[in-house]
Amino acid sequence: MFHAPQMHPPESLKGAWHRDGYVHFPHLFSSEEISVLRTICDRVHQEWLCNSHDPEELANCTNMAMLTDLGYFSNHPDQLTTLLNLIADRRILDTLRLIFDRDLLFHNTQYFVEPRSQSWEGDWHRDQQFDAPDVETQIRRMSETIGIHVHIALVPEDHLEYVPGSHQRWDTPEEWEIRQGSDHNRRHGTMPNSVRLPLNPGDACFFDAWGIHRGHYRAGAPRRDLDIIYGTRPEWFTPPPTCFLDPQVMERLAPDTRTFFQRFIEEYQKDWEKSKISVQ
Ligand SMILES: O=C(O)CCC(=O)C(=O)O
Repeated sequence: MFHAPQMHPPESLKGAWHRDGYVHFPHLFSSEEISVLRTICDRVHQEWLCNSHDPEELANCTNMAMLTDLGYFSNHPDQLTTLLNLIADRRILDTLRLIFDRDLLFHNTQYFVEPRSQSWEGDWHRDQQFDAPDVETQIRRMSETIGIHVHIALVPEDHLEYVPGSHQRWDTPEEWEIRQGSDHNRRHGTMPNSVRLPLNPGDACFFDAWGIHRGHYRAGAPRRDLDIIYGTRPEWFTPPPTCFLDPQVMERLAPDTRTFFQRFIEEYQKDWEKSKISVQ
């Protein structure tokens, strides 16, 4: 049985995805679930800040990654189990399956928080452009792989901006000039046809990472957004194992959750071994 949210019948969900490259699900998670998530994510974020050499500088950083790192949970194993269960939640995985007709892999997590004192507009980008040596590589990555962000809002926010339909096609000359242009000011300037994607607590926004998008980072405008990334294996990046080499972590998971992360481990195990990350 599918647990994907019911507001779209499967065909129109696919249609909306095909047209826009994103889908917004209001109230996908309950206020109780959001409150638990916020406790976990805020605590991890605080630890990340406090463990750094320069917490003041990091406080202006708008996101941290790898929330599932074991180090954050030595005194809170149950919180790790809760977070992993959420990442493998059927409401998310079944929605992805309905859109792509296949199961996707876990990739990584991020937590977006407003900067403490400095505000800026993020650069327009497609995620597959990072470390791509040339345009052909970006285009090939776009056609051969899948990368999906699932933003889960823990407070009201509207910091994400997206160009609908850009996940299906390459840049227009104007988009290209803005996204890759030598003029730094243009890279975070106005993009034709872009839309802001406002979210309320408990809402989830699924969006294609290969479409053109950016964030707005505003000191004083609260943001708490858990971002979970799913996809097919990217040949240009191996996600870190974070907590998944610890057998005790896996033993605590519900069977479906364990099966989901077991696929992630099997996919990347050889790469971790090659880079001498010990696999038990
Ligand atoms: O929501 C945001 O701030 C933008 C996210 C983004 O650009 C990304 O993770 O690639």
